[in-house]
Amino acid sequence: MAAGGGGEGVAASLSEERALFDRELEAVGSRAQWEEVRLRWLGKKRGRVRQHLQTLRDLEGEGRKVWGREVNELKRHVEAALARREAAVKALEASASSLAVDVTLPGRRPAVGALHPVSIVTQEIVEIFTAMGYSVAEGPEIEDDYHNFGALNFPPDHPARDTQDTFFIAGGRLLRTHTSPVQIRTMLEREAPPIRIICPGRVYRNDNDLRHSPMFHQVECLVVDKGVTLGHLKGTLEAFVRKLFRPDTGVRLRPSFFPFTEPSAEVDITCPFCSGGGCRTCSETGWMEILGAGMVDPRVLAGCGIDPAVYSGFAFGLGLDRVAMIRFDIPNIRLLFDNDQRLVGQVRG
Ligand code: 2NM
Repeated sequence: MAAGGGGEGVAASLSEERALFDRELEAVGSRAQWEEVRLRWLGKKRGRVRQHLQTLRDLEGEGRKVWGREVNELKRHVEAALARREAAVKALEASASSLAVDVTLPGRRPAVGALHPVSIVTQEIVEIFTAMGYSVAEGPEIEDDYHNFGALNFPPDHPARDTQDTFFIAGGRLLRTHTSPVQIRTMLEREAPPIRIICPGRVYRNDNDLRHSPMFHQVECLVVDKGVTLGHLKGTLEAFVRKLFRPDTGVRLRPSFFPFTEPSAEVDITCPFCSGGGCRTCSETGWMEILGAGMVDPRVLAGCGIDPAVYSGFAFGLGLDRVAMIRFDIPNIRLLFDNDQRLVGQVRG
């Protein structure tokens, strides 16, 4: 360090000192670094400013005066710059602590997607039937009278054709009231049996109360081949419900009527909650009605170009919403359609 002598040389060397200090202060990013710089420059014993002041002792007269002024100027500059920087470092640390993460806070649970109960049972039923060699068939939700009613042997004055039950739309079309039109379309399209299909989908009926929704979900099953009997139907139903519910589920067929099957049956299963012993859910009967079924009416087969003298078939249908409610113990059909995420999150297939 040039200490002493002529005014010019001294000024030049102190301006280098000042530049050095400025660079060091510029690099300060924390309170600790600020303190280091302060000590190096203003430290009582070793500080560089102190050392410059000490060299004054060896000087006299004008030289001492000039050097004293220069050193004092450096000292004031260092003190003022450190003070300014201290305020900036304090502000920096305050904002850093306000952004700090409290690692003791409970985490936010990420929203994980889950399948709707109706989707779960649909997938399970599709899996059961595809494993038995069936294929999935789908069709339009907007249908016409022929595919939804006429081809299924509904008489022209059947009450289901009334606006009280069916949503009609422009152009003589309607919202399908069951997935049976998919089966009609399949029979019309296929060259010849065998046919083994399962048809899941949305269906619509003009009903809206505590137990009915105007849109609901169905699966229908159709088998057409040579020599298909009611025994095949019952065996298929038993295999199906024993996979969907419990392996010991019992099946009971009660005579019924549908325009498109003859004979027709309503199908009960032993209550999955009490295994048939009787409980509140099955109104103490031990049975629950979940399906409609029958042998496809020869008129329906013939109308689709299938010779009923050669072929026969069975069909059945069930409501998926009801099955989902039974499977997951959901008390009210509204819960399936209110889009409340809490329902979807708690059901596991
Ligand atoms: C049911 C009950 C009984 C059925 C019949 C047909 C078709 F197209 F083959 F005639 N499809 N679905 C059927 C039979 C549907 O649902 C309760």
